[in-house]
Amino acid sequence: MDFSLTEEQQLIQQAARDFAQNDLFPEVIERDEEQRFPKEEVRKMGELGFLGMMVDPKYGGSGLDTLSYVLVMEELSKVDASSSVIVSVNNSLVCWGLETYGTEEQKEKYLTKLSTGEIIGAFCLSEPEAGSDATSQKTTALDKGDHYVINGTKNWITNGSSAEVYLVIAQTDKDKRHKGINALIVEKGAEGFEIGPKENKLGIRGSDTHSLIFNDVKVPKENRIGEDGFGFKFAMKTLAGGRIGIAAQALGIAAGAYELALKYSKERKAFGTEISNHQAIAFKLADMHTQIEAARHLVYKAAWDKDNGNNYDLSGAMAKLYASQVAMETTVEAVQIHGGNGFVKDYHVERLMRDAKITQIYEGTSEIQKIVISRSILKG
Ligand code: COS
Repeated sequence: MDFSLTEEQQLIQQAARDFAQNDLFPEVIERDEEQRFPKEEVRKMGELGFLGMMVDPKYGGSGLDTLSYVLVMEELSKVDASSSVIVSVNNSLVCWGLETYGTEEQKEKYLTKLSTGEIIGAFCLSEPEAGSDATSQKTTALDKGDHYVINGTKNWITNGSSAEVYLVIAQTDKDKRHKGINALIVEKGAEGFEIGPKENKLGIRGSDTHSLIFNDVKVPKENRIGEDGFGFKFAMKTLAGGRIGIAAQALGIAAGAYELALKYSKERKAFGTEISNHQAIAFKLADMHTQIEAARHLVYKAAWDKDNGNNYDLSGAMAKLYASQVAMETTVEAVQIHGGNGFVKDYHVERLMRDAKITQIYEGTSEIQKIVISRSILKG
């Protein structure tokens, strides 16, 4: 068993660390307050190859492994989870989905631009009444011969107004339930496709989350991903990998909060000494460090499974379940270690605490992860 990173992985990790410090950190508080999308930062991440990390270079990607992607997600998330979710959705859900299941034409037309960050994409599964219960799609994509017609509403869509390409999951044949669902590529600007108001969120406020409304939106048949009826499987397969990205985001949020708390505890004095010398604080740091390391092992193992062709439904779900729990607990403790300063925006930990919460909700809540995990272990 080898726990060391390759030289290439270390270089990529360092590049992400530098980018996070130099480019994401300076205005991260303002972006959070103003709910401002990191447009320029996304452009730079595209240049760095962070938006199509695992995509084959022949489609403009970086051709790297999942572990490298996870390392980048971790480093970006230490500083700015609003930016890292954009990276996660574009890489795991949009690029991976298209590269794995798309036609050659779809890859040429869309993937080449998505993987370089020339455009970004969105993944549209959740609905007002179908979040966790994803088979209950109310959005319809009726088959009209050479095209589909989409009607319905999608909710909480990351990159909602910034994306140019949307992968939309919708029901074609209700009687066939999940086997009658399709995944369709919809372009921004399609007639009848409307972007709803932006959500005012607790955390990841720099990312742009919208509902999307489809009113008789025509989509050519060649924009369907996979065979007729493959849409639900497509969503499940794609989300299984997405969960590794979100697990890495949670890990990064936890590690970022821990690093800030560690530094603060060595500077802040109380009762005549640095607070790290008080066991009440030192033990908190010990717990945080141990939990983060355990989460890291689960996340890297899930990435390793994916890179080695193993099934990663279980390891990805466990990584997301645990890392998101650690993100929540660790950020709360980081605020506590900072005391009154922790409650103030300038010290960053309150933002990390707010950002942590979404990792227990999106791309499958913690309860959904437990369904996936329990089903997997019970089937033996
Ligand atoms: N890979 C491939 N196929 C999968 C799969 C996976 N990881 N998980 C489920 N499927 C398939 C099943 O095999 C089944 O197909 P068959 O009937 O051909 O065997 C089909 O999908 C339906 O599965 P199941 O009967 O288990 O569906 P359930 O309604 O019980 O739901 C869960 C399964 C709960 C796992 C699924 O609905 C889910 O993941 N929900 C959360 C969705 C989510 O993450 N939402 C957040 C939106 S993105 S921010």
